[in-house]
Amino acid sequence: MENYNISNTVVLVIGANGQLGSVLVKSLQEKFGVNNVIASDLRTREGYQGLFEIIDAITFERIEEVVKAYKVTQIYHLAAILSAKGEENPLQTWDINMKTMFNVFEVARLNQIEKVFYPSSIAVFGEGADKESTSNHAYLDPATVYGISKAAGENWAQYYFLRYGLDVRSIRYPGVIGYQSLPGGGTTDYAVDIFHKAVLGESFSCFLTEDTTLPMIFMDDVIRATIELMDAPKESIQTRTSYNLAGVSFSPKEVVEEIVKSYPNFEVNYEPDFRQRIADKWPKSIDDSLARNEWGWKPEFDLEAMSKIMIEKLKNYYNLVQA
Ligand code: AKB
Repeated sequence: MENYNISNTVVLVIGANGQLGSVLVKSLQEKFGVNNVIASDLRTREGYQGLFEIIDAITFERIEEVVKAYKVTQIYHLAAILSAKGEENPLQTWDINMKTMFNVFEVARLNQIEKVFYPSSIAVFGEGADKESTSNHAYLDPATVYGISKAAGENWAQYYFLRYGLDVRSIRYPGVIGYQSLPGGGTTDYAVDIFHKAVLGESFSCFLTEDTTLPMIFMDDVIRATIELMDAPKESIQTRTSYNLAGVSFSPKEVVEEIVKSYPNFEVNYEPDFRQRIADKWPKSIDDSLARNEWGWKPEFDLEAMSKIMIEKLKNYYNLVQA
């Protein structure tokens, strides 16, 4: 049965076919009802159940058309070109990441949208930040065009809040690990791919060195964080740039140690490529005390719990596919 949508919330998710969007949409459908969530992306998704609109967020008019047609009250803007992919064409990445963000903020401002979610990333940090327990207020000197666009975007989020009262909320996502979907174009992608290879009985070639520790988070935690942030009372959101969010930190070697508990013959070789330089600039661990104190964030999944679920779920998935 569809949930009773007491708040009359109608959500538009832009970038709904991505790693996070495809999972978030399901949680939003459960929360607000299938008919109150509009998924959108550049292409339709096979098998998707629910309302779907094709939106290229480069086009302001198209976003506004959908917002007006469905009387949208909240927008989640998840479309962006990530750290590794973004380096292939820096100027195009900048244009796409910034233009789509401005379009969303402007459509929201001009159409009395109640809340906007704008994801940032650990990619905003660079050499100038401490590597361990990186503070929310650490100096931001990102080294990728993706990181630069997110650092700028956070400041624009704050600007729209201070200047126009637009309620934009943001989290600096770590690498997201989930069995439901595949990441694309990021530096943390190895940590999802490695589980797929292990379960398929294949060896894995890792593009980072074995001791490259990065902040990561399990999908269930990150979805819960996003929804909790959006649900928090407005007064408690004191940080209008973006919140640090910590899940779990690990290196390729540590994740392999978990995987070999189930697959003792799993083989990994390390062939660092250009993504190593990106990862080397990022924090190893994150201080998320602002998120904990201001809206009660607390992660639930550590590396061991996350790895067990990844392996179980992917085993089921591949058994079904191969059956
Ligand atoms: C990436 O690796 O680019 C992303 C991120 C950390 O924002 N997963």
